[in-house]
Amino acid sequence: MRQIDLNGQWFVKVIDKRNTLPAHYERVLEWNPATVPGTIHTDLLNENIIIDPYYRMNELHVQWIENYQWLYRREFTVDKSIIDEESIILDAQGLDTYAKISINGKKVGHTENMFVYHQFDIKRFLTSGVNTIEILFDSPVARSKALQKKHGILEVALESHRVYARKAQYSFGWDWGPKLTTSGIWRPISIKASSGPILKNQFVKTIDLTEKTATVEISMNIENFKFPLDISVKIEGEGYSEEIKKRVVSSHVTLRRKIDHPHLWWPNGYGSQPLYTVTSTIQDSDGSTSETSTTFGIRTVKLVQEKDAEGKSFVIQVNGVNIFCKGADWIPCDNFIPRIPDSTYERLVTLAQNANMNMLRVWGGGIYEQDIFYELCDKFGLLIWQDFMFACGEYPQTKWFINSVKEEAAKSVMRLRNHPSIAIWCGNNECEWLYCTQHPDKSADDMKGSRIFREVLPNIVTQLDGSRPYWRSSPYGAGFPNDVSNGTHHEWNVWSFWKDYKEYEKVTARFVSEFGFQAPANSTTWAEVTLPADRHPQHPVIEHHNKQVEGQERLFRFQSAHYTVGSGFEDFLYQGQLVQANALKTAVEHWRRRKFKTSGALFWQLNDCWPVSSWAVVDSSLRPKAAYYYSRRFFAPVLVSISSQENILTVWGTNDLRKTVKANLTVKVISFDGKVVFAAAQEVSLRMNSSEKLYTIPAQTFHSIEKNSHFVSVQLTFHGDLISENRYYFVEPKHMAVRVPQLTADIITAEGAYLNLSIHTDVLAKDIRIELEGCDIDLEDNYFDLDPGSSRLIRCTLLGGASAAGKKIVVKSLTEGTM
Ligand code: BMA
Repeated sequence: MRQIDLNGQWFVKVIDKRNTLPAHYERVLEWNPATVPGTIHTDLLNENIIIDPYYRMNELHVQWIENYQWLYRREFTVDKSIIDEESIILDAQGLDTYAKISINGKKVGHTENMFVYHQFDIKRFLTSGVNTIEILFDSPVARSKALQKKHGILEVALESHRVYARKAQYSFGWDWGPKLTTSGIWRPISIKASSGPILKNQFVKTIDLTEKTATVEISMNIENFKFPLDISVKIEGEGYSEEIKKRVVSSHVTLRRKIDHPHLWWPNGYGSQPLYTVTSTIQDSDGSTSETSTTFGIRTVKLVQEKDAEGKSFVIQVNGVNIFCKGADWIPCDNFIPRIPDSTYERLVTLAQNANMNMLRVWGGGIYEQDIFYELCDKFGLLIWQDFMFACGEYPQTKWFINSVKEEAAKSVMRLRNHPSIAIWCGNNECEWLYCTQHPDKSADDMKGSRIFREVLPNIVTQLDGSRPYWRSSPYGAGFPNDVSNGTHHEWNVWSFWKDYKEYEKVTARFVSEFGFQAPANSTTWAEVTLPADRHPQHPVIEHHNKQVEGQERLFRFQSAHYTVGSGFEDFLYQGQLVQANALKTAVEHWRRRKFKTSGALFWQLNDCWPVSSWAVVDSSLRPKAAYYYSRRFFAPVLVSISSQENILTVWGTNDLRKTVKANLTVKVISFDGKVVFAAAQEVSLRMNSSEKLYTIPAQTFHSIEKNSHFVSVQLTFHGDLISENRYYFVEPKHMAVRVPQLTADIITAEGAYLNLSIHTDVLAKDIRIELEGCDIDLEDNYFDLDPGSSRLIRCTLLGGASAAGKKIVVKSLTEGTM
């Protein structure tokens, strides 16, 4: 196989047939340099033709771009020896979206689906020497609106015409994202020439697993072949290597292998993530060869649904072990996907892993993610709940649309199916739920497009994968799609319907694949996209960066329930983040206590695509919010938590480990200045992979104490080492009589980018936030409480190659305005 790389520099210009271009943009009528892979927005930005759409309210000034046609062009040289190859293919991994491709002025083909790769036979279009390729992108908005006009308006949340375009739905605007409807060559493009056989679509799956042996099945297709063919299949893993050689007599090869004592792939927290590789090579009688290599993990995954007193369970089982799925929903990390560096994926997946997550849900309004994302999830043990790319609406059910969906689903399943991280395929995000909410008298099957989710997609998943479950939608279940008694649930009464987070404790859903609370981005991130004068919680620029209807209003409503609200921007950020953190904590601890009556808690959402107040716990500049640090604690494998019902406090132990945990439990009631008014200790044993009550605090303990100046502290320790700790406060922070603590923060050791800090407080210090002036840092923990008279050592890594020398530590805690 020989290749001509067509990535890199191209040229782009606008096609403006009706002369409607807005003033001052005449430069786009001429050829301007463009980068492939890329988008029209980033090309114009790189040439300083437009200003950064993320800055202040600039988004509004670039809306014209989506209404035009954009012509991309480049030249490339083809060698005579390439022209002589039997097959010459233009391999476009992703075109966004309505593209007409021509080479040397002749039409090669056209595309209408951003999610699939396209391959065109271009042998007859090429000449030896210099050739020209042009790709004309039609306006995605004009096209989807024209389709909507022809076929009718469907019931869709947000921009209704979007459902007609097989294009990332969030690019039409979302309740956390700007409306920046891109066009462009968004994935790599090349020419591939060959004359011999081609090995394709290698798939490895674990079809049987016993205690000592795994049976794996390896299959692949061969194209462009002449018999006889010889194949060699080499399987390699840690301490394992085997080569199978055989003669092939068909264009489809399937073989099975038993691997003794396999190293199993486990989700994060349940074991390690060993990966194997299969490399297959074929050779035909002319001596031409083709090779393909696949990484895979040995593991099984099953969805277990059993009838019980509450309805029907929904448990994901890996290698026969019930997994409580802990994690978050994932959206694209930018509106301009091609510019996302691998390091962003690495940072986010690492943050997820460090937060003890074991599952991410790739949400259906974004994209089938880039390969790097799945590779990282394989490596770090993040299970993937993979939606197909449909969200919040009815979808067309016409023949051309279904055909496009079939191709998209087949190609996506084939691209992704070798990743052990992918645990479940899911038809869409919230389509059935939305429809049935609006039509209580109808069934989900009446929804336009329902055939896609109940028939087309599951059939493709069975045919082309067959090793993972398929679920029709998130949320979905028997009866009402968002029912709590079975299936999956999205909990949006809290937050979206203005209910505060205590209400989470009433939710008895079986698997919660979405719930969330908004919080503003971090201060440094706001500083990157605003002017100092903008930084007020109610400034139009700040409000513009909250895309939910009444989103900003809710931030105030919930903050005022828990904290003293002023107009200071910094307090608004700090307290706003704490509200989100406590909301997620309340929900997750409750659902983990219900393990496995509830068996999944994925919060909305891990990441952002631009600087915004949203449900994300890591902002678009990859800075964690308070809730991120809380999530590390509330997702910890062993968790002690406190539930309060009718004045009775119950201490629970949740153990996700596959072994019993013996520990010492201490329970104390302490005044904010350090007087212990109640103390108890006992040995406890937490059964493996379960959750149970450990201790009930007698109600009389609280009778005589001042509720606004005491708290309950619980700790699980083993031989003096802390396993997990938690605190319970009787009143909201705004009513607490917290004294301003004397906080000291000292650098104990500093070596290059690593610091050890020691934090000490005299009285209770709530939500201590540590920052290093002018520098992004990774902290072992942040936004934590410190008991009166105690100290804590915190490890800290300076990011971006910064050095610790001369850096000032800034420590804040929740005291101002609470006395
Ligand atoms: C969910 C998601 C998204 C949305 C989020 C916040 O329901 O599926 O559509 O962004 O809520 O409203």
